[in-house]
Amino acid sequence: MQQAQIITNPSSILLLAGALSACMTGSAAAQTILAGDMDNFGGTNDPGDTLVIRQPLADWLSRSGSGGNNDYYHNGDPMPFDADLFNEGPPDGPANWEFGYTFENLPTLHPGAKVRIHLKSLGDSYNDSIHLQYTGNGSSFSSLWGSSIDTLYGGAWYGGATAVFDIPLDNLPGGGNIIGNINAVGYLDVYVQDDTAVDWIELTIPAPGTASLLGLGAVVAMRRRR
Ligand SMILES: [Ca+2]
Ligand SMILES: [Ca+2]
Ligand SMILES: [Ca+2]
Ligand SMILES: [Ca+2]
Repeated sequence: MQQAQIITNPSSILLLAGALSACMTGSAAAQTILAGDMDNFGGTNDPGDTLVIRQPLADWLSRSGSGGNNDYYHNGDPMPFDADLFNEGPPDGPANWEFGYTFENLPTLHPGAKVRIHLKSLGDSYNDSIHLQYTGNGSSFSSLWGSSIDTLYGGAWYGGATAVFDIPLDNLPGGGNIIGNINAVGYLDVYVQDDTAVDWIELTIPAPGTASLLGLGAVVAMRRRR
């Protein structure tokens, strides 16, 4: 009886594995949503720097009468993207300025979804923190997750230090998974305190099951090599 033909040409194997992976991942492609422009803390009012802030978080950022920095120092305005220079935050420079952003109308997030954020320490940034998913009513603060930036940085967050932080939403630093909550409400809030500048924020959503499907393709390719 005739044996089934076995492909042994390496380039044929690679083509086959690639086609198989592309077929299995199908139309559910990975997505990356960018907020702010990637200009290394350049100008504050570039076309990509539009702020979107959900109303309760916007209300809290501009709160008056209870120690609200934005009301006291910045006419109630939220900190814009890229405010790291004295002339970008008059009259007192970009110090004591609270930042917020909301990713709205989100598609369904899958395991592996993460936030990447490029931050720069300004003056008294050693006591600053970052939070995800504001849960207050506009007059008080609470969130589903928060961390001191010192802890994420692994050292003193001070004096012009910059870093890109990766924050997996299903495996948050210090513990926790907020993907179910984000999918239930359809948005994701980001809040950054108040002597730290924000260059950009990326929300990366992998295609569902991408890692396991690509792994299966690799296994098939290895078997064909024998
Ligand atoms: Ca700037
Ligand atoms: Ca900019
Ligand atoms: Ca501070
Ligand atoms: Ca920027």
